[in-house]
Amino acid sequence: MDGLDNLRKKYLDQISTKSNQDSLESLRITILGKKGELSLKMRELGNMTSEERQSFGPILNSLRTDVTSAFSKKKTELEDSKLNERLKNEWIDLTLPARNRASGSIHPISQVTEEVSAIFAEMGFSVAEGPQIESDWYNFDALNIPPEHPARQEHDTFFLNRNDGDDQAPNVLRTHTSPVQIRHMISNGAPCRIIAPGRVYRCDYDQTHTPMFHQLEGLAIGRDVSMANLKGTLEEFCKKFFEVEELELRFRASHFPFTEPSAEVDLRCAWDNGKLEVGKGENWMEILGSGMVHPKVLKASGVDPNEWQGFAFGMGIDRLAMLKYGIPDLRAFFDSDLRWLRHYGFSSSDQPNLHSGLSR
Ligand code: 2NM
Repeated sequence: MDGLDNLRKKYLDQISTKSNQDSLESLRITILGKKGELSLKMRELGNMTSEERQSFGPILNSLRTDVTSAFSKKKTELEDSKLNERLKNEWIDLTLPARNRASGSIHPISQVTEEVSAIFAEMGFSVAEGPQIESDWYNFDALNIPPEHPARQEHDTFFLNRNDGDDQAPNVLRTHTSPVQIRHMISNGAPCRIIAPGRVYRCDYDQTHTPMFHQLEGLAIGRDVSMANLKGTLEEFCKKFFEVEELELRFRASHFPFTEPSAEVDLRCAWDNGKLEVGKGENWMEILGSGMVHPKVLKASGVDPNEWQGFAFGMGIDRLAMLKYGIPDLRAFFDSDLRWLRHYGFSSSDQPNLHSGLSR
């Protein structure tokens, strides 16, 4: 009896001094495992007389119960303190400022395309799109530019390879977005009011030309759409785009194969320390080409020129972006230089609409 009391004290002491789960477990095996000390003692009960067994049995049993529960209590204790230790070390300070995340920005060309589309959308124009690889018929013939026409050479066209033995005229990278408008008229007929923004390609590279650039063309066809409507539309567009109340446009007679009459449009402006000021000053800046759609172009597009007429215009989106946002070098537009993009880019959460002002 006395011996067992000492044993109880020894076991409970050993349990209480364990400081991690592994050493606690190996102690448990030493005492309570199949060949553990206490298990062997229990087995000795078999060799005792029944009186001895009656007095020892319950005592051994209660010893085993106490030791077992001491183990499980200690195990919980160790688990708790381990968890507390982790919680102490792994806490998160939610009041810390968030880490800076690099965010992308909207390219000035995308921004200006959106701005221009918003302005024309308010005047009833919808956006049309088409392929960047075109047949020469859509890119030239339908636009009254026949094969021998000098404009075909002036366009610095990129031609696509043909298969061996194919003697048809090669496909081209579109040199303007006009084919989009031809396709629209063929599919939808008249009347129509569309703009066609997009990439166009010309084999030309210097200070002011890149082999890929962006154009926006417009087309309005109706029974009595006139040159006066063209002027009003372009004036409205320029006021909204350059965010000025008053400005002056100058229509200068010109020539395009696909319009008759044709006009180039200049904007009155001043240059103040290299910054453009629209609507005042003594300078004129050319911003677009335009005219009344040529009857041959209407005919090629399945629109009867005796019933329908309308205007068309075309401008360079890249140049508009340079003018409005004071970007000096065209070629930097396509360098993907992150410093340039961060400087000239726009926030994606600040997209243009006419009611909050166009930008920024
Ligand atoms: C310009 C100038 C003048 C134009 C013509 C057409 C079409 F397809 F309707 F005939 N679209 N765009 C046009 C007219 C383009 O760019 C300087």
